[in-house]
Amino acid sequence: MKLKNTITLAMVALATIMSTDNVNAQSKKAPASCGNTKKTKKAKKEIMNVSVMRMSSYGNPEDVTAKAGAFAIVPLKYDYYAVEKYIDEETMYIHFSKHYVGYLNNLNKAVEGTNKAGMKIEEILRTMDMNNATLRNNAGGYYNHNMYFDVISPNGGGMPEGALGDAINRDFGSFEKFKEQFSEAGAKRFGSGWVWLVVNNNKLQIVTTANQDNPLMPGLDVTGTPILGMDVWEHAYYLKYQNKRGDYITNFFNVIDWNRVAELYGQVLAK
Ligand code: MN3
Repeated sequence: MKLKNTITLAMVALATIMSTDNVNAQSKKAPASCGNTKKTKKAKKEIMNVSVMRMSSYGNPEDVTAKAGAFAIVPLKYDYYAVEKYIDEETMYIHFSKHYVGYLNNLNKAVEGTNKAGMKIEEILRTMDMNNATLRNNAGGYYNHNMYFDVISPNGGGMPEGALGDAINRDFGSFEKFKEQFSEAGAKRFGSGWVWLVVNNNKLQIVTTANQDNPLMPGLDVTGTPILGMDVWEHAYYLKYQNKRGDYITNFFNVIDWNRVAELYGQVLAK
């Protein structure tokens, strides 16, 4: 027993010496470690600066993938945070990478092995069997979101000029009146749906559709070729705006890319 105790004591003593040595070693290294701390602080500052330059925790829209199929992702032309003053980053991330890609994947699944796989999306909408709920929802969801993300820009806002500006004045009286009517249509669209600026018989009109319906689809009470689409589904605004759809709509006007809408208007007139 005595021997065992002695050995134990010796081991404790040795361990104490070693740990003291460690402390000494550490304290001797103190100046170097101070230098390291300085370096760490500098590195932290650099990381913080980088984060100001936006290392988004939501990743890069270019990295989003969909399942292979007849239709593909139309790439987002800006970062998720690009319009965050008006539409927050998390909403844009979920909207694009989850909702939009979900519609796309389901569309591809629905058209796989059918003659629809070789059609343009507009043709699918125009010839839609409105009883085919899966195709109706997902073809609509794909087209509608392509347009939505396309007509948003971090350099958006203001009002259209040229032929589109003239046509808005002609058909609505003024841009302010157009804005008022478009916003009111969005507020009044019950439940989930869309507000559209369409060209119908060379005239501009504001129409709304429910769910993922689109004015190109047959048998609806509205018709025309969309040149601007505003998503009023809650998933488009709820994280930032909650129940205040009106505020989302007001701010949507700050991100509308009128140059792009004018291009789409020109394309419709040229047909
Ligand atoms: Mn949506």
